[in-house]
Amino acid sequence: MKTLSHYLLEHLKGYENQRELDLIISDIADLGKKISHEVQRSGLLDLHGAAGGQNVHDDEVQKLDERTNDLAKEILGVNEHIIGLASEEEEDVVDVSDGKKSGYLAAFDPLDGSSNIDTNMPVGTIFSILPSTGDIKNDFLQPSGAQVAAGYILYSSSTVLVFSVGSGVHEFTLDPDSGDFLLTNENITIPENAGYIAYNPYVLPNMPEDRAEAYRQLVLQTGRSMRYVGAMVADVHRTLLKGGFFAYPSVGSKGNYKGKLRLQYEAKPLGWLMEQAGGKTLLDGLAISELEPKELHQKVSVEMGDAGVMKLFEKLL
Ligand code: FBP
Repeated sequence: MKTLSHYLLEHLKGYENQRELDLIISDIADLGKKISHEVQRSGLLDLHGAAGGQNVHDDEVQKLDERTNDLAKEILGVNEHIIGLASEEEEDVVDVSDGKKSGYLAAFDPLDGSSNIDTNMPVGTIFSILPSTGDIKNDFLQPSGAQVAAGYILYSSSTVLVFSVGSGVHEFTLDPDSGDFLLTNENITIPENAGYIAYNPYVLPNMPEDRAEAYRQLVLQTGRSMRYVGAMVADVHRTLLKGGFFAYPSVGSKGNYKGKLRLQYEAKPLGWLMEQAGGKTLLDGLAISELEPKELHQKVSVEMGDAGVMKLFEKLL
């Protein structure tokens, strides 16, 4: 089986930023190995439970959120091509430019699915890489299409790294024996009109009724079973491989509906991957390419899936 480093050498041939992307993806793979090690031992290393603070989203920060955020800053912060970091666990951007005028930005959710940590359910790390001409704060607000790389690492029965550099979506599985990420699925194409419907039914009474009805009808008219892990990385990974629909709509009360998932380091990278694999993504009801990012920690409604189910969904709306 082909190792990640071998694959990058071949796959990035001809890219003007070949060396930069190679070093950035390789560092993200190293980060994934380190976090996988911590996640597997989290119960032994007293990394379960709350760390005692809240993040910019008023979420209770878990010990593993904090630990993985530190690891991400440690590894990505010293990458010679990365000049700025943005994280779910950091209120503001972290300038690591060290005087460099241009380079790349890394936005990341160091540990997605925090509510799954203490029960050993799947969790993940999500990343989005953008070019920057030095205006770090504003350059994070580039639209989805500006991403030069994006992906995730899923920590579950095995650890997998799934990413795109703009030409297809590829999966690598961590071999616990060699410690290498090995190519297990190249050019993932989402199966159409297959798979599962994934949303938390809790949202139905807390969203606009007409859209809630479209969600109900999607299950009834497709006759498909539901699956919901409660970690976006895991629900999106299954959807990419099996087809289907994943959503987290805006919830709240009449006239005050808000998204939960974060644009820069959850919806934008995973939505881009979904489209790279032949699926479709709506953010705040708009095609992902039309959404103009406005804030670093902006929240959006997310609806994505295979082209067939999205066509039906939009017809139901
Ligand atoms: P974090 O765990 O990174 O805060 O992510 C949010 C998240 O856990 C998503 O991964 C998941 O899709 C969603 O929230 C689950 O929310 P809920 O428990 O309301 O269904």
